[in-house]
Amino acid sequence: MKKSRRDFIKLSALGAAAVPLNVFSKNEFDLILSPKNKPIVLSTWNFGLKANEAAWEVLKNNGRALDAVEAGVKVPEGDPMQRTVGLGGRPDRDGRVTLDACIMDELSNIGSVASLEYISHPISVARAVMEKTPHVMLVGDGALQFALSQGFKKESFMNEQTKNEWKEWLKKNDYKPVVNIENHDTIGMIAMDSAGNLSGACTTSGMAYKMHGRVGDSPIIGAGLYVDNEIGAATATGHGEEVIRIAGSHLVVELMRHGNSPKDACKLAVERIMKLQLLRNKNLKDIQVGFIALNKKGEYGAYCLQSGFNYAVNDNTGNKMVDSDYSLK
Ligand code: SD4
Repeated sequence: MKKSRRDFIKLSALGAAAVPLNVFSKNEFDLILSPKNKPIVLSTWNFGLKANEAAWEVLKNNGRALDAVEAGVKVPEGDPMQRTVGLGGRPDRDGRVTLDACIMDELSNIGSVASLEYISHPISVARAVMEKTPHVMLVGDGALQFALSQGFKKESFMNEQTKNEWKEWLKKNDYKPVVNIENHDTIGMIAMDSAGNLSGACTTSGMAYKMHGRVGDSPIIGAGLYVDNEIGAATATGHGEEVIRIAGSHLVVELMRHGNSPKDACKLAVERIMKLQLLRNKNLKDIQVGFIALNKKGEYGAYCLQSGFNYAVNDNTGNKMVDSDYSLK
């Protein structure tokens, strides 16, 4: 039977309505529709506890996850005693403190800065890149120029201990990243707000005594951080080169999309890194990588390569540290 024009219009309208249904898998629907533990925020390492408190102030007042993660990671960024994040961080081998950061919201808006000097809140510069430029990433001098144009102030606060350690390091000049530096390292933070929206932020001074210009995973969307508002969010810490090699945080989110719990997704990503290390004849003991992940139900988990990684979780039951499970037992 020949279809009338009116039938065709009806069918097209139905077809258009059906499209969104077809693009979600059953697991995606389960994640979107099931009851949620929200708001919730989690972040890497011991300093996550204080950072979560700042994020919780935003979340408990029905604020946006994006504002929460920015406020949260600014706490260690602004602390001159933190020697792995912000301007208090250890320098590169030329004695320059270069900072990496990125941010991602529920609409997949992204912003990032890498190798940024003299600015105490790189995460806020990353957010300005996201909101005020047509780009997603600025590096080095360009990032600094942009930050200054946005009213950020030039600062420097390498402390005496950091200076002396660097001078000591120069004597041997041997680049061997230390695993689990002082039990705090990069801060990666992921959160779901009371509207059920996800965002994440990640900020670091990177590996101590790296080559000048070296960029790790932390400012790279998909490596150090990834958010998919239909599925979940993940962030990474540890040896950035290994995280970049597997596009780690994106991989964790995709593994959750395919039905894995947050912890299992992190574990599978760590195992992939391990496999590649072994294939390339590298020693597993020389590196640490850790992931934390959160899904749309507010379920969370973490996994790392070797012991010593922990993370902080704040939900309606309170703020606490959790030790991550690990592979090398
Ligand atoms: C980097 N992932 O620059 C960061 C540093 C870090 O534990 O997290 N170290 O590679």
